[in-house]
Amino acid sequence: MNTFSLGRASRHPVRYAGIVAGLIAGIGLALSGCQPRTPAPATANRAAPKTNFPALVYQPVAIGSPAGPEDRPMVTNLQIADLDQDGLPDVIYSEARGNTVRWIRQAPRGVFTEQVIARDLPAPANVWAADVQGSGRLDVLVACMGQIMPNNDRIGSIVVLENLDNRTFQPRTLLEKTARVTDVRAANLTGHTDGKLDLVVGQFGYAQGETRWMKNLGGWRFESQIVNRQSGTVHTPVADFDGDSRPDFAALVTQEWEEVHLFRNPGDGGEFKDTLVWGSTNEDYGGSGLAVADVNRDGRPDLISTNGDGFDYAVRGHRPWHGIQWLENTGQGNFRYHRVGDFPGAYAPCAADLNGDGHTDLVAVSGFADWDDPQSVALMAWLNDGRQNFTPMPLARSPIKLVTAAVGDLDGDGVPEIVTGALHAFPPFERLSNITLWRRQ
Ligand SMILES: [Ca+2]
Ligand SMILES: [Ca+2]
Ligand SMILES: [Ca+2]
Ligand SMILES: [Ca+2]
Repeated sequence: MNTFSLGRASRHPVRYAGIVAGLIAGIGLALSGCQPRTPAPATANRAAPKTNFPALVYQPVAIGSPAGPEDRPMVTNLQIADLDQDGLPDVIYSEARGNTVRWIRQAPRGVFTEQVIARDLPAPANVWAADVQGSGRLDVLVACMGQIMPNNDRIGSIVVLENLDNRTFQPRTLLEKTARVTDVRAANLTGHTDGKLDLVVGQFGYAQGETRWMKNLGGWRFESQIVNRQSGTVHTPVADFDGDSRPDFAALVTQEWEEVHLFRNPGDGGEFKDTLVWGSTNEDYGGSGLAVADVNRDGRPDLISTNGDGFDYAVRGHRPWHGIQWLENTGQGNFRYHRVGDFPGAYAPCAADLNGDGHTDLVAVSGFADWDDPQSVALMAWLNDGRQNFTPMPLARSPIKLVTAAVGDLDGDGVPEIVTGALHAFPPFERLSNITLWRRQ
């Protein structure tokens, strides 16, 4: 491992002096030679409080490549998508052990077969299926960091795997020699009428980062507009947050910032306005995930977020303030913060009605619990009583070190499944998994 000096402006220059941070898929990784920031806390959430909800029981099934002691998976991101549009949802994922993107195709229903659809990618951190050019087929956008270890060089790139015939995918580099890219997704930001989609891009960088969007000019050419230059952006979810029918996007900016920004679409091809909608006063907050969901079902898209980045400390691991929250969209681009619950090492906030009562529940995984404690929770749900009071419900304590998840109805029975991916970058190398499908019993 190389060590790096931070070399950047900080709100907290004294505390940050000597702190060395790295990154795996938007995860800061503290290296040797640093002073510890905070002692590791006791584990929270060992047991759920008493609840009126009947317990949810999920059965895990490994899909895709198996995990073995000699092949410790490093899944960085996954998405549920019907990539070949045959009516059966599939799973696509990026992994940083072999630097591939893989497609776990469901065919026939309930049978999952994995194939590698791209190799030799430079540290893929995120995947997103979208029909970028209006071809009628779903391409796969891949955010590439270039290098997982801390690096401020412009080594990031965006690669699209162009879907040629729903079997063959041709890689094309859309952007390169740029600050390390952690998220890319597609949306019609500019009112295309021919099916083309623009791109929204989060770039963690290291000392310098960027958030941008890229106008689709056709022929796989794009024109960039940079909307923010802070470092540490990990996720850039898209939705019409202000209700003017034009898609906007948000950004979770981690590192020392720990902020959520909103970029409203002006609709006239002009500049997206950067608004700070929430910020933590704790520079060790550990922001790890940001996603869109209409939590209270009022028609306005809300934001759900986790903070549990355990890499970003001199002594990596969980912290007592790790957990999950939602930002209620109150209209006109305003949000109200609500803490949902504590969850050490929380990643990958997801929303779905897990128990079928008509209220949107939340799910997250843990990458950084106290894995020496067998009671530490790896997969957690929070059940919504319909008034956004959430009851935590542990779903699983093994496999461990889960950092990415998605929820969707893969088998078509109306009950959502959960899919998780594990990242095994450091000990303990036990309770291993790669991709796990969780079916409700
Ligand atoms: Ca399919
Ligand atoms: Ca809008
Ligand atoms: Ca809402
Ligand atoms: Ca529910």
